Amino acid sequence: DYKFWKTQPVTKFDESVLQEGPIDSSKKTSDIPKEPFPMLPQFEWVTLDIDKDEEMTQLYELLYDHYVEDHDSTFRFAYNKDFFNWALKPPGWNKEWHLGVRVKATKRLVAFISGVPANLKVRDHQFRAVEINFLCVHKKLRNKRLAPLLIKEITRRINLCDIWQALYTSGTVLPSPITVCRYAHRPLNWEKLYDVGFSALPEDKTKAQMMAKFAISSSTKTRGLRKMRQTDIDAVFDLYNRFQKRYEVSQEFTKEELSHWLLGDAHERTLSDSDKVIMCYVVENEDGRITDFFSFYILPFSVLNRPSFTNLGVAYLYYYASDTASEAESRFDSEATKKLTKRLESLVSDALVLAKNVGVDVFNALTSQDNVLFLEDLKFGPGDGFLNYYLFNYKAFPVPGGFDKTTNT
Ligand code: YNC
Ligand code: MG
Repeated sequence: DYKFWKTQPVTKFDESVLQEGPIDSSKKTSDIPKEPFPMLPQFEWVTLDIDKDEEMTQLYELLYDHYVEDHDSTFRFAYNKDFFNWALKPPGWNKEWHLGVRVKATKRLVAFISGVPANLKVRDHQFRAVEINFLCVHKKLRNKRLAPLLIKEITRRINLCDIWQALYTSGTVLPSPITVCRYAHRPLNWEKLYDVGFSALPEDKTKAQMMAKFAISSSTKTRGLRKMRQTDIDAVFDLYNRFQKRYEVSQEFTKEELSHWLLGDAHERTLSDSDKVIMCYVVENEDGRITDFFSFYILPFSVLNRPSFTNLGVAYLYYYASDTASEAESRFDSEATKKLTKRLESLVSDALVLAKNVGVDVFNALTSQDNVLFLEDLKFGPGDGFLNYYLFNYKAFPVPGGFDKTTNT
């Protein structure tokens, strides 16, 4: 019955939204307690310093053992240092929002939650917010109401910075999603996916047929495609902003932020392709103009209980944009949509090639943004997972999700 969520400024399940905007706008930073919420006696709060190797290791060990798993616990996210430096340290990151809980006696890290700065745009309103992620409680400490404590304490720390809104996503259904997306998977190395139990062999098919179905060419096809460089940032920034106008809810980035999310930090940029967390490509036409970009990030899975493979290369489609259709109006223009579909199909099929070349075995995408335009044609299959999107302390009209589109067509 959502004992905790009932007390929070979020939209209720049965509530119809008449007007968009903050739910509780009465509080000021001076109303916010200066001291942390009381913690259970055996535990203590910790602000994790992930610039320290030791604390970074504690974080990914906690998440490796206790974060999201698939339903039969065969696969786990294999986090690493470079991934967290990318995900948790964008420009303006705040150490106070890397919040952990330790056992007092042993100093063992047993819970975590994080926030990073975000600027949200919900239709015509733009506001400062945070994005909350990596909420995790040790398996032995579940169902003890630690999660609400973590949420309240990180909210306090964020409110003290005069930020009152947040964005978060979860597989769990809570009051109330603004949209829901489905995961889709595109096998790049079907045989390995079959061997580790990720993909099944349909009864009427042979292995050879499946391998042929998901075969990927070894080279990309788009003329002018190349890796994004730091010097492309002005062009990519403009392209991103124009393209995002197509969507009702989006994140606004500064150039510095966009550069972080697409190219990573200074260290990330020195990594070889096979070690990279984020990869971004642009299309430069004959006149030297950047007409498109796409990006994907890499977060491997560990495969448990299988002797033959220990890791699965997994990529996630991230931001993209194309000049082909960057105006909001074109969403309702079928000619423009057809053109955009064709363009995105060729861009993302090149992304598949590039991902395969750096050892990715499966390429994932959500049914968000314009992805439903090309998922089916590029042989992405619907997954078991759904992802709900939430806003904290902000009432918004529901966003028609890609999920609806997939089920309706
Ligand atoms: C969840 N995923 O409903 P009620 S996603 C939010 N997000 O509250 P307890 C969740 N709330 O129903 P446990 C949640 N899952 O009584 C459960 N809850 O109102 C709610 N899993 O707490 C739940 N990571 O401590 C219930 O539950 C209350 O011990 C129960 O801990 C939950 O990162 C959890 O899936 C998820 O580690 C930590 O199961 C644990 O079970 C776990 O008794 C595996 O909690 C890993 C996992 C979640 C990934 C994510 C986004 C989190 C968003 C949190 C909300 C942020 C709000 C905005 C704050 C900033 C505001 C500003 C400004
Ligand atoms: Mg608990």
